[in-house]
Amino acid sequence: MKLEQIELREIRMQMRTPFETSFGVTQERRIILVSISSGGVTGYGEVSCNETPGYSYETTDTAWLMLNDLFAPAILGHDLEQPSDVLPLLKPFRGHPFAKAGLELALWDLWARAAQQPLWKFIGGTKTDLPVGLSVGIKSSPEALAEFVVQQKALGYKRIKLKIGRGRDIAYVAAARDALGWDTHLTVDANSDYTLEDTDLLGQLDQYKLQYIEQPLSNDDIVDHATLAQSLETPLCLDEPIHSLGDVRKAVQLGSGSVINLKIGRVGGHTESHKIAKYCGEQGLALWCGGMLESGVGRAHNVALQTLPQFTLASDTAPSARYWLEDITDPEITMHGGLTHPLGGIGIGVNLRHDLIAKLTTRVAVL
Ligand code: OSB
Ligand code: MG
Repeated sequence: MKLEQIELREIRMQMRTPFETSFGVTQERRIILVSISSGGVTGYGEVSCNETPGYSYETTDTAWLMLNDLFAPAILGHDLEQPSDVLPLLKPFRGHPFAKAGLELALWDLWARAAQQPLWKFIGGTKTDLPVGLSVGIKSSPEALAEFVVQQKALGYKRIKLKIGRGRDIAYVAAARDALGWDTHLTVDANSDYTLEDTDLLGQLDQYKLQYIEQPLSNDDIVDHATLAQSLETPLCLDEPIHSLGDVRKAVQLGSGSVINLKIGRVGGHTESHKIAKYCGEQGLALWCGGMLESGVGRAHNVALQTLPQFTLASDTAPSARYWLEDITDPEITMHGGLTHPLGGIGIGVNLRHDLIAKLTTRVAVL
């Protein structure tokens, strides 16, 4: 298909409540929606990096710059056989996987729509009951956290993940575990806030029987994680340092973790995600799909990805209503009894609410 038109559109969405992690607080999301059209069909992707370089070096503004000045012009007008044909065109440009993923996701949606198929079937998905996990931002006190997680557990979530950071860790985990009891899958995500000097402190978490500890050490590290893993009973999960299948392979070789959080944006799109999923299945690694506080467009892609048979643990695909008063898709992402299900429509299975999107738009570029 010939890539005839590419539209970049930045929208701003206010979160219902601020979301705090060890690297900062998010209250407003600035999301880039990417549309690619061919032969009267349009596919949609989302750039899901943060507004500031806290989680990764990419930001909404760097992604806009890369897409508008380099990536979109490099692919516009090309005639592709399949979505993954875009990767050689983007190969001259190092890094910026979240920006690249915006395009790549739009192409997968476009191809599935042109084939009149739901994206999840188009990529070979098989699972239809998808367990949902909740990611809980850092709260003002252990008591406030305990109260919040008990409320949320009642909604049916299959796993609860607590954001932690230096000085806001053991007491918070203890309070949450005490409030939830032992039968809840509980995890923590440090977003890289600790070092090997904190090994004893992290060891104290073993007593709370966490399903895993996500990214305790540096965002670019897989070596120290292997050392830390030797000292802990709790399995380690890697998030930030995984950008490719090669990164997962090296982490397995080193023993840096036994659980992988796969984020489509962080690895540059569906193509690399599918390779990673296949490899995790072969290696017996536990796998789940991470979230980036996406709109319904990004979430719909995450839902499709999780239907691959290699996904074994609950994914961060909390429903639209968890973060937004109004999401930009119809239908919104929903959860019933802690499960979400693949969306039935063609492509990503959601329609965009163009009137609402127009109101939230702050800039548009059409190439
Ligand atoms: O580390 O998983 C993370 C959000 C922004 C940046 C990093 C992370 C997160 C989340 C969001 O945990 C979870 C969600 O989208 O529901
Ligand atoms: Mg994480």
